[in-house]
Amino acid sequence: STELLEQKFNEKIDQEVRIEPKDWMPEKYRKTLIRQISQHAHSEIVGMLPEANWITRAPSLRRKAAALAKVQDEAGHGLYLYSACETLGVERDDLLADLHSGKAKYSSIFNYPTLSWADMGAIGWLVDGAAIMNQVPLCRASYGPYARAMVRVCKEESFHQRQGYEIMLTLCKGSEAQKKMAQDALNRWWWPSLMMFGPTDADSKHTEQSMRWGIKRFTNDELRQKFVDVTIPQAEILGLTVPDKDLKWNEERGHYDFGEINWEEFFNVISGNGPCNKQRIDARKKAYDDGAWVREAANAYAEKKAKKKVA
Ligand code: FAQ
Repeated sequence: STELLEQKFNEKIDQEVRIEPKDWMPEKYRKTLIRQISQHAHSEIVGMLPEANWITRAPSLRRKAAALAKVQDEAGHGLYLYSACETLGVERDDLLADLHSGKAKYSSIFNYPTLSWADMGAIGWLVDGAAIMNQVPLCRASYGPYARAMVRVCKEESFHQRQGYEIMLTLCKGSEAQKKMAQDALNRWWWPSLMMFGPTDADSKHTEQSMRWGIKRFTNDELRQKFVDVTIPQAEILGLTVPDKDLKWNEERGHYDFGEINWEEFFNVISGNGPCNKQRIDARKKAYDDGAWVREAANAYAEKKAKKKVA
């Protein structure tokens, strides 16, 4: 009976036994994973766009090679994640249709523009830094294919984070104008990076259930606090100032206190009205349409091969 299956499933979750694609799982668990993994996959491929903007303008051959490699890694992450999602019985085309129609979300952070070269540094340092903080615990997620995908993704993200920080370090050791550019990038990316962790625990509708199922291992606020705590000393090494007048080390808590996030901005961005939402979705739709001939050719080839086998 379903009750017995559910009991077995819960026992596995409690004993930290991984759930695999062919195992029985509650429909809501499956749906939650599809939502989170597909949102994550979409974030990776939309996340290629803000940085792709700077590949042709990178200041040296070395920087250009690193930027190309990073953006390519993100395409790879998207592909692992779509594959992990497909093990839950969904079609990639349907997931993409939901991205294109605006039904499926992707990370708020990729709806902001990349205005200067320093933004490449700030994205690697802060955005990849936040992504690692969120994704390292996901290597222990209860669903096998997702957890295993995260292991590889995290290794690559740590290279991304370091290349970003090194760009910031180079700018901060450079001319006055370069340091100013780095500070300006930090000013613009700081708050959106904190928003990446999602709404406060009080407002997060999925956290409680996802923690129970071992899909999430920490709450949004816990991860945001960890991120602030590791990032502030890094900003100090750079000699940059985080744009938060309420930021202060709290001896008693052993954590930094920080100011109120502009939640109105966050909800505005995730409902489709951020500075670049339209541009990002238009770019994804165009890439999909421009790739139609490749999909047609691959299908025609597969059909031809199948016919040969029958004959
Ligand atoms: N943006 O109840 P919760 C990367 C939505 S890293 C947009 O707290 P949950 C690497 C949420 O979906 C970025 N929407 O939800 C990279 C839900 O709406 P729904 C991607 C957000 O799922 C770096 C509603 O708000 N990483 O791509 C955001 O328990 C550099 C209520 O929220 C992942 O996706 C947001 N920031 O917790 C690439 C990690 N926050 O679906 C290129 C995996 C929340 O009910 C360059 N995902 N929402 O309509 C997660 O860990 C979780 O899904 C959270 C949200 C923590 C993002």
